[in-house]
Amino acid sequence: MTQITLVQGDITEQRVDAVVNAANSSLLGGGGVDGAIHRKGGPEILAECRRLRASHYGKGLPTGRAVATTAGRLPARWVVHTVGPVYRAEDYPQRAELLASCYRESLRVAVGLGARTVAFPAVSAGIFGWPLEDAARIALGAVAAAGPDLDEVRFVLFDAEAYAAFERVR
Ligand code: AR6
Repeated sequence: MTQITLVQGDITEQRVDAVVNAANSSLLGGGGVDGAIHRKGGPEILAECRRLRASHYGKGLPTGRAVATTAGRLPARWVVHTVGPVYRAEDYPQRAELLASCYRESLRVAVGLGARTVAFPAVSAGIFGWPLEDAARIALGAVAAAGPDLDEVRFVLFDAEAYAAFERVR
């Protein structure tokens, strides 16, 4: 049985096999989790993202999809980059389905690599504007529905407010 855990903290510090990045389609970096992962993980991650863009994703990684790279200098082994939907750019129910797809696809990629432990941030709940509690409900629901064969799926919530939102809907 996969343990689902919630912690308050910084995703770049997690000792897990794979950490998930709340990226954008360009895969070339940004703010929030994405900025922190590239800053702390070092240039190897961006170099691999550039290669992926050139080889597979000329138009960018579509929303709801996921792809893995090295984790560079992070304690994790892999970074799984996923692109959450911008809250106001999509209508319900499409946007909820796209957000759920981020979790499903990230888990599929991580399991495919042989990961046993995976850490997620609250995808789309920062710069992309998703209300925290709704994002938490979709995140937890999607992981439960996927029923991955892992030891642990850890949600790493950056602040007390995000942690509380996940606790409430768990
Ligand atoms: N560890 C864990 N959670 C964090 C960290 C961290 N180090 N830093 C921020 N958060 P966001 P999005 C929380 O904005 O909404 C980037 O520019 C944050 O408080 O990182 O999917 C990308 O390139 C929030 O709860 O991701 C995209 O353009 C959650 O992580 C865009 O932002 C997600 O916030 C993606 O926006």
